[in-house]
Amino acid sequence: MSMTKDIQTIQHSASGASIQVHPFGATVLSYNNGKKEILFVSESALLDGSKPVRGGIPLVFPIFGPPSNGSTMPQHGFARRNYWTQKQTFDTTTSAGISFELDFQDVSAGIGEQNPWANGDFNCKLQLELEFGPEQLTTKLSIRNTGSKAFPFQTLLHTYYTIQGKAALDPSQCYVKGLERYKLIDKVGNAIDKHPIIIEAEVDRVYDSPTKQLDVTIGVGNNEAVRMTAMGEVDEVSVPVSCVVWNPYVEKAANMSDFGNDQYQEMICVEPGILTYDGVLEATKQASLTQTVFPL
Ligand code: TA6
Repeated sequence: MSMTKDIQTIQHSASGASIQVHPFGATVLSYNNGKKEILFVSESALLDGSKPVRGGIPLVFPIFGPPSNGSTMPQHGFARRNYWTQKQTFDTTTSAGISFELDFQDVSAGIGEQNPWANGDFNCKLQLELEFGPEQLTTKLSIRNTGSKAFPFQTLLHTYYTIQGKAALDPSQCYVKGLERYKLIDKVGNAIDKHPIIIEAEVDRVYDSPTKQLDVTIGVGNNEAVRMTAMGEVDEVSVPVSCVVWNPYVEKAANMSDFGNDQYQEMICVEPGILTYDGVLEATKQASLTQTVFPL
């Protein structure tokens, strides 16, 4: 167990694949499958713990998006805004990995006010388990209710993919396939519900799932693609996984101080999340969200 604040690099010795993880938010910064980098981190990302990392796989919990009902909890919650404790690492012939934990008792940032978490009503313990090799990276976020009161929640893996050749606006190179039967919620108000999803303006869309398992293909430039699958469970019962697709495009990119003005051409966010579960996590019970990324 380590309370390090240093970015950890884990190698898979047998294949040369590697990941980098920042204990701040237990944010995966890099996944290299031995041939190329799969994730995107902004050239202006802050890595000093002063704000969530702009890139990699930021962890969203217990809310997705802005707070509601008078709460002042920061957008996307507290999980990505605190230092997590490193637990196990491993490196075998088939895969390597690392795990981190965050106990709500140790959460010092991102709680806000005017909400049950700030009032001490709720308690939880979060665990992040990462396993990778040359074929895939699996990211599993587990949430255990360690308090006495049930709580509602949303959780999401805010994954940033790098688009090789700065080709995010090229529909033959950057696209998302597999969301055809999903229900579109367009947060920008400019979307035509056509597929595959491409970037020709700001994209900020939530696709709610008709099924439980999510399975999409993402064009990542250089005529290459990545497959991403995701599944969610609450108290050992499978729940639907939504998918968020985001690209800030020109104006939003220029207005983010931790994002290069032209870097909207280099990335796409495709984010699996448990967003529509209208139940609660009962005391002592566990929920989990698992994403697997397969460079094709
Ligand atoms: O990815 C979806 C989204 O909710 C967008 O609306 C945008 O706000 C993005 O997350 C980034 O949010 P952040 O709080 O990391 O700046």
